[in-house]
Parts: sequence; C-alpha cells; structure tokens
Amino acid sequence: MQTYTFPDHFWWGSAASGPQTEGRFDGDGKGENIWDYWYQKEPEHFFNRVGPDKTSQFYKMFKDDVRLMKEIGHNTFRTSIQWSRLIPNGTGAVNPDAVRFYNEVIDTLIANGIEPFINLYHFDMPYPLQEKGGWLDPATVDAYVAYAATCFELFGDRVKKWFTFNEPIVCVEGGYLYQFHYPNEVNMAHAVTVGYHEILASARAIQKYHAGNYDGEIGIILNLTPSYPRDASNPDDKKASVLADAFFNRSFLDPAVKGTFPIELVEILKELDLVPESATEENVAIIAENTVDLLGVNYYQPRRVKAKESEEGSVHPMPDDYFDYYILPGRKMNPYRGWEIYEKGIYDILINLRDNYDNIRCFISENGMGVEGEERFKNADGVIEDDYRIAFVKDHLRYVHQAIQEGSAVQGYHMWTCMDNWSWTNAYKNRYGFISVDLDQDGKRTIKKSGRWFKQLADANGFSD
Ligand code: BGP
Repeated sequence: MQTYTFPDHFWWGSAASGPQTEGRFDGDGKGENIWDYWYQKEPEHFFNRVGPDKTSQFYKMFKDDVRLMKEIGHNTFRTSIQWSRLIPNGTGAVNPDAVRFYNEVIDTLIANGIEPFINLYHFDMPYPLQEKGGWLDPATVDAYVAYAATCFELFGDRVKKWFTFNEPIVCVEGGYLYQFHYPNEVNMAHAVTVGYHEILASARAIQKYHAGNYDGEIGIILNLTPSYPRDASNPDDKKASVLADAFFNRSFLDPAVKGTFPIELVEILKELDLVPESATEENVAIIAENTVDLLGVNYYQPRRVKAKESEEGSVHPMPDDYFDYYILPGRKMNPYRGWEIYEKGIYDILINLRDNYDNIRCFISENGMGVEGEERFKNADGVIEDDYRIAFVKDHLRYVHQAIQEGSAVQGYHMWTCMDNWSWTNAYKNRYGFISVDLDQDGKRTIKKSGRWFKQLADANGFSD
C-alpha cells in the first residue's frame, strides 16, 4: 500500500463560474452577456436547446450549496463574478443587487471556512460591449480594467485570491477560430487581436491590483495542453509540437508569467503581417512589468502533434497550418467529451513550470471528467456511484504528488466542478460534479460517491491505495 500525503494547507476544492451556475433571469438587474444573447438568437447552437437561463440556480441556492461544499471537504472554492451582473452595461453604473449578492456569497464561504478564489472573466463578455467589437475594441480593455478595479474595491478586503481570466485562449479559439463561442468567426487577424487585448487587460488589472496594495494575490487561470510529438526523434514532428505549444500554451503562459512572448509565434505573426496594432512599446512594457503572483492550471487533455502532412492550403491562415494532429494508438479516452485522458500530462506541466517558469506558485485549478447519462449509476438510495470519477482524481493526484516530491510549487487541487452545471454549448450533456443536480426536481442536490470520497481525501490531506 502506498500513501500519498500532500503538503500542509493544501487547497482542496472545486471551480465553477458565475454564468454556468447563477441563472440569468433570477438576478435582479443583471445585464445581457454574449451567452444570453446568442442563446436567444440561435438556440440551435446549444445541446438540446438548453441555454444559460437554465443553470443550477446558485443565485438562489448558494447558501445550501456552500453548506454542501463544506460537507464534501472544501477549504477553497473558485467562482467568477459576472461582469454583466455587476455592471449591466459593461461600463457605468454598478448594480447594487449584484454587490449584495457577491458580498453574501463571499461572506458565506468565509463563514464556512472556505476561502473564496474569485475570477473576473469566464468567457462572459457583456453584450453591449460585444456589439462594439468586444475584445477587438481597445476600449474594452479600459472597461475591463475599470470593472476589475471596482471588484477589488468592493471585495478586496475579504478576497485574497484573484484571477484576471479563466482560459483566455478559449475566447480566441471559440469566438474567432473554431466556432464554438459567439461571435463564431474564423478570422486569424481577429483571433490575434482578441488574444493580445486579453493579455493586456490581464496585465493592466494586475498593475491596478498591485498599486492598490491589497492584502492578497492575483493570478490567471490557463488551460495548458502539453504538446507531444508523434516521434520525438523526428525533427519535423518536434518542430510541429514546439509550434503547437507556442500557439496554444506559451502564447498566454509566457506573457502571464514572464512578461514575454514566444519568439516562434512572434516570427510567424510578423511573417503573416498579423502583429496587432495595440502591440505598442508602451503596452509591451506594461505586459513585461505586470506578471502574475500565482498561476491556476486547468488540465484536461494533451495535444498530440505531427509534422504537417495535408497539403490543402487553407483559405485563412490558421494555427493548424503549422502542424497536424495524430491519434496516439491505444490512447485512453473520455468517450463522452471526446478528450484523451493522459494523467501524466499533469506532471509534465508541473515539471515544465518548475524548470522553465521559475517554479511559479501554482495550483491545479480545474481537472475533471464529464460523463453523459450518469443516472444509470444511481443506487437504490438515489446516490450516483461514480467510481470512475474517484479513479480519475486518484490517477491525476498520484502524478501531482510525484511532482511535489520533485520540487513543484503546486499548492492545491480543484476539481471541475462542485455541482453539475450548465456548460456553454454542451449545456447539461456531460455532468462533472461531485454533487448531482436534478433539473426535474427544482435542482435537487445529492452528493455523489465521489463527493463523500473527496471529503475523506481532504480530511486526510491525501489518500492510500
Ligand atoms: C473548461 C471551462 C469550464 C468548463 C470545463 C468543462 O474549459 O473553464 O467552464 O466548462 O472546461 O468543459 P465542457 O463544459 O466544455 O465539457
């Protein structure tokens, strides 16, 4: 039997987001964001046509939900403030009901011994700003910094862990390259500008936070997808893998942690004449000088890459012009989400951060397994026996533990997610929670087997097997 014990004060908890949990129409005075808008305009993009108005109702039920979080061993929990709830038009007046709501959420978490980690942006651009271009418009950067400053002022006395963005690259990929977020475009020039403005907005929010001398830390949450070449001894495969890494990981990781951009990427953008106009000397300096205090790592899947084989020239320039994907023979899959499960990837990320990013203090801010049709695992008491989820967490934690033994500064593990929640275009297709939510019974919550197990894990600060 082996025991895996984690460092003292390890963060055990889960992550969620405002737009995926709160409920759109229940909040007094909430403005519209791109999800609310898109769903009304084109509901066919959403699984079973279920939209962001059908969430797990955290807005009404947060007190019960926090009690359940405590019951399953959370000492930390991350959610996001919805910009469109706090400042309904994106700029201008603050919604007093939102202030009351977020104050109550923060205070309830703290009163239950759960440290709130607050993220400022989880894919949820206020629609009035999107109409003017969203992240394409440099004025959105100013609006975001003003919104961030409002949050620090309102809640910074109690919130000690802030995050500027969750997975900023997903807005780029989803909205401007691969069409799974509004505005659903394919436009590399727009993708680059949007990404740059997010990076700049993050750096400027960090600058604001540090200038305010708050008692806390600020970071960013990135989804890292370690890139593996088909054949590490083949220079073309290796090069393809380095470029995929530059496009999808280092594009945000390097500026966030080091204040620089990957040279490979800069060269490609220069060649394509796609260096964004906003990359002025002044903005480059802001990004260089305002790096994160800590880093959240979301890890779901690796990226398997080989040298470009297909010759069809694309109409638009795309990252995929520089590599092809390949399928690892015998790979382990989450068949519901179509994502490869490769537990060692989490270790590789942490070791990479240790070796190449000055061992930045970090934590696993999301990891999880979305499963379709979980009701079939319900026992006679109505509890979902999700042994697969327990195995999934253990398999990843063994590697996190190994990384710690080897000097990684990883500080915690957050699962996606606490309660089953609404998930962007996939709606309720895949369930991720430690706690099930029955939408046919007013969102009735039932702790799954994994939730009970997580409590033991957190109490023991580790596990044996
Ligand atoms: C992450 C997001 C979450 C969440 C999760 C699961 O990328 O930060 O918001 O949705 O993925 O993915 P999905 O819901 O698409 O299955």
